[in-house]
Amino acid sequence: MNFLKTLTSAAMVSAIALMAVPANAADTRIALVVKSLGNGFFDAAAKGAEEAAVEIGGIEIIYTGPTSATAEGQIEIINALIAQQVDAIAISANDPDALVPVLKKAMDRGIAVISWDSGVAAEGRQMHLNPSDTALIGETIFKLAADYLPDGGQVAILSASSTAANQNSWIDAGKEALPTMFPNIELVATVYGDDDSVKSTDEAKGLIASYPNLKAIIAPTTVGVVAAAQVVTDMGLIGKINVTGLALPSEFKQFIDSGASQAVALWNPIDLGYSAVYIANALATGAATAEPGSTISIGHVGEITLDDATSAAMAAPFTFDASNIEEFSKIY
Ligand code: RAM
Repeated sequence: MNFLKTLTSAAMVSAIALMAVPANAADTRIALVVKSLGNGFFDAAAKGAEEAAVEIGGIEIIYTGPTSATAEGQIEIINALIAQQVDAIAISANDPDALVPVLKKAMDRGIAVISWDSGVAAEGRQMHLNPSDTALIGETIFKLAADYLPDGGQVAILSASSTAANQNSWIDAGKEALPTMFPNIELVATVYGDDDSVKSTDEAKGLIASYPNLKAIIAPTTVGVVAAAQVVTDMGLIGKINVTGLALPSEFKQFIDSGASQAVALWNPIDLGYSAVYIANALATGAATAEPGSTISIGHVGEITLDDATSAAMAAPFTFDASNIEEFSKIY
């Protein structure tokens, strides 16, 4: 009886082992952790991540993120990924500092960690991939407003969450450029919609109520920019308030068509997810190291060289207006 019992449990153990390790198991499991799920920008990045996985081979992508853009939600997810012993974590962080302890824990366990899109402090990751040069993005978002305000005027920013390192760095860079590059533009307020449509809508309405002379809303977030353009449309303010910022052409084309916006900008989010996977894989497999001056291949997108802060930028942003948004809206 005891013998039979032993046999049975041994058979069960091997059955479980077989289930856990399928014949085609990927060599490298890379988790793409995003600010929040349900955001078209991150879905496009996940598409690029899958493209890179197919191209490189032997990679499984785990696309994950919290339902709302909070650091707490991401910490829970990262703890689960550590328990699953993934090979790499590539995170767009909701907070540059709050994620550091759990990401350090991941690195201590031998997991390669990079941040992309929205960074974490240097001690919490091996490198950070910016989509584009930070100063260039900051200047671009104000230029998009200034170009359509020849006489200047009041503008306000509707951002993502107040702790998002990417938006904060673009806003800071833009503010620095204001006095010299756009002296007629007056920034009257910065509010935060947390990459949540409902909160972004409320914040956009609040700006319009508080600043009756507002000429433009700059939303450097693909979620906020759609919410602001919808509010301007619903309130019959097309032609009075120009909505601009960073937008996904597929989600935003309708607002360029209607005139709620004259132009917006963005980099290629598919390429960004693709590049993040190339880098995460290179670090996880030991094919590259993350030191200042290291050069890492990002496949067909090119290569990056890490600066003294072990960060790098992918490519310049594109501007979308009535002349080209149709074409780009079919891609992302
Ligand atoms: C939102 C997110 C993301 C940002 C884009 C432009 O989707 O906040 O982090 O890069 O907008």
